[in-house]
Amino acid sequence: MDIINNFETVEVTTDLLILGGGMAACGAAFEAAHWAKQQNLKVTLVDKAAMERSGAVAMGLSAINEYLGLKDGTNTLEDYVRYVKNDLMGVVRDDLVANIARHVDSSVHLFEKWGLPIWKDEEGNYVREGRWQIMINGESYKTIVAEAAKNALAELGENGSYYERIFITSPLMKEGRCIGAVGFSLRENKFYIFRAKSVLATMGGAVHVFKPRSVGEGLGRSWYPPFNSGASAYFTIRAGAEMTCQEIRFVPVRFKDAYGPVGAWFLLFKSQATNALGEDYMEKRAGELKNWLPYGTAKPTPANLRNYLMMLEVEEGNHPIYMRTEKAIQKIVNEADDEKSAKRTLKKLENEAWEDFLDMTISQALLWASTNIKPEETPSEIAACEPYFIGSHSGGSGAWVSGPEDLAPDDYKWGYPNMTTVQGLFAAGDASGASSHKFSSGSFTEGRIAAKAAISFCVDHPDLPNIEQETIEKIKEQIFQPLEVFTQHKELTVDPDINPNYIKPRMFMFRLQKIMDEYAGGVSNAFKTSKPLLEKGLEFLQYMKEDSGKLAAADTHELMRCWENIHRLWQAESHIKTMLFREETRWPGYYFRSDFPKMEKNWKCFVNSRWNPETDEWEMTKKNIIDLVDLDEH
Ligand code: SFD
Ligand code: AMP
Repeated sequence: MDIINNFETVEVTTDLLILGGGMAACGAAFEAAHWAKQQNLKVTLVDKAAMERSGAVAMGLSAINEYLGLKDGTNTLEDYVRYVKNDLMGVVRDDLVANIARHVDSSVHLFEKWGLPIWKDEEGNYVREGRWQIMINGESYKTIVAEAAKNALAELGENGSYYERIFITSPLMKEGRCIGAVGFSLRENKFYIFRAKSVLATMGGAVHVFKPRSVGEGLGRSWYPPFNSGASAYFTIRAGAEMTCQEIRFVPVRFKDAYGPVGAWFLLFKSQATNALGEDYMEKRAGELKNWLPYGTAKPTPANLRNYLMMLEVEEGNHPIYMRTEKAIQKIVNEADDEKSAKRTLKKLENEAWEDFLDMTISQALLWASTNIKPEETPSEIAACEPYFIGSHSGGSGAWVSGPEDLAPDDYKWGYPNMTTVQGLFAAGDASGASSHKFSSGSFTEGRIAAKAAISFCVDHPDLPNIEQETIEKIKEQIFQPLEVFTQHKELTVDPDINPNYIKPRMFMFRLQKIMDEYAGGVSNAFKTSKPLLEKGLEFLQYMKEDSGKLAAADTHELMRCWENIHRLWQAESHIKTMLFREETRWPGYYFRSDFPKMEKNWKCFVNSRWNPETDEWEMTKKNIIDLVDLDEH
């Protein structure tokens, strides 16, 4: 392959390798720097983008969704674990949720120290959006956190470094241990080999696996960032790690078309959502919740069930569904003592409503402006988005990781906290599963927990395994193959996007999205699927795997797109396999198995999966849920 010769091979050796530059990675860099300094160890971080604006928090956020306030005694750790467990219909690891929750407040205090403006009330307390959430002026949230992470790495001098705009493709493995990662630069003709004693995967979740609602002119608009494309899942799966909850996708309800957040409306402004007839479907359909006990009648109603009641309205043709912003604002204004304070309250609420979007999802503010929406006068459409794979928000997918020494039951612990089942490979944030509701603050915190453990791993395993030149050359050839395919065949057609010998990544992505949408319960299929549909979908994914060898890239940017879609494809396969294995419907509103329409007692378990690198087969297993905290009686 001639193309390869255009790419210089750069080898970087380090102790801890942090993959990704998002919330979990920043937490990891911050914490690792502290422990690495004591041990004279190296820490290296690699991000596909620029840390200042990379990952889910790129556009900013208007709330921090995990803050317990343990010191002021408002909440207990057990309360939080119960809340998360209810929300996930019983399927979470209590030990992991509690481990993050007990440390999360201190991370939030650090954010404030670093300059993040957090809303305060007249007494100087944080303004709570809801029981677990606090309001922030968070447009620059990521910039502030990334700066702190970079400063921490700088404290290490030569031992601390970060690389931006390097796309990580795959793990480097030796005798079952993860010993690094490979990738390429998006700015220079360079192929990177990162060799490390321990590796932390924090490359976010997976977006655009399913056909999005926003197509054509709107393509690229999504709720979660389109540039998080399944790298964490691919990396851990291909390393041979056991994965968990790969069937739990998250389907958020958002303001329609621009994906603006609903949390502030539901929680802070106490808004209702209604169908087109003005009926509050949560009230109207409360009886349905009894079919999903014990979780159905929990407070708050689990996110998937809130979705489900809304979907039943849509199914009956009672949509559009509206967020009644005008009613919520009016209700608060009506509580004012006199006309003057009513006016002041109205102005304040108008400001807060717009800022909520400007801090987090600017495009929603633009859509409001361009469609003449005045929240104080006009209701706004909301809708269920396409499915996303994220272990940190209200989903659960990711790697199965070892729990904390003092909390985890024996079955959940095999070594260092947050280490996957692969030696030396750790995961945090969206990359680790079964510990939902971490959000930005919890992901940062989990990054800290994982990094501290990964540094201990380096201390206990001081050897830096070597990798044979021959293996490196083979991997390099594989990674750059799409460039070679393009160069070989490009002359055959006038339009470089159409060619009988290859497929461009954009078309490949559309094909994947169509399969997932139609066979795996996407938007077009009203989130419903069944065994025959899933099996058909798997068959098509198999063809896609075969066709992935024909992916073509005209430049390194397109090469990244090729690999993003290979990553998505593996995420898709593991999702279908896991949905197929779980013969029940546990999360209606996220997906519905029409052939198994009920929740079943014998499926109150985790479904774990492992792609076996030796046999190229998937191994599926049930894992017990060990409750450390009981649910409330309701
Ligand atoms: O309103 C590679 N989130 C919210 N969290 C909150 O606390 N409050 C909110 O208000 C939240 N909301 C919200 C949220 C996210 C988004 C997009 C919106 C609204 C519109 C969730 C958090 O943001 C989320 O939980 C964390 O950010 C997750 O952290 P982490 O570290 O797991 O993922 P990341 O931050 O996206 O970072 C990923 C990094 O990986 C890089 N990367 N690097 C190298 N090679 C590759 N191949 C890579 N692929 C990806 C990325 O560049 C990035 O640096 S609300 O909805 O509830
Ligand atoms: P969202 O903007 O939907 O991501 O919500 C932000 C936070 O509020 C998350 O912690 C959600 O779980 C929570 N949330 C959103 N809507 C509701 C609701 N109707 N009831 C309870 N919690 C909610």
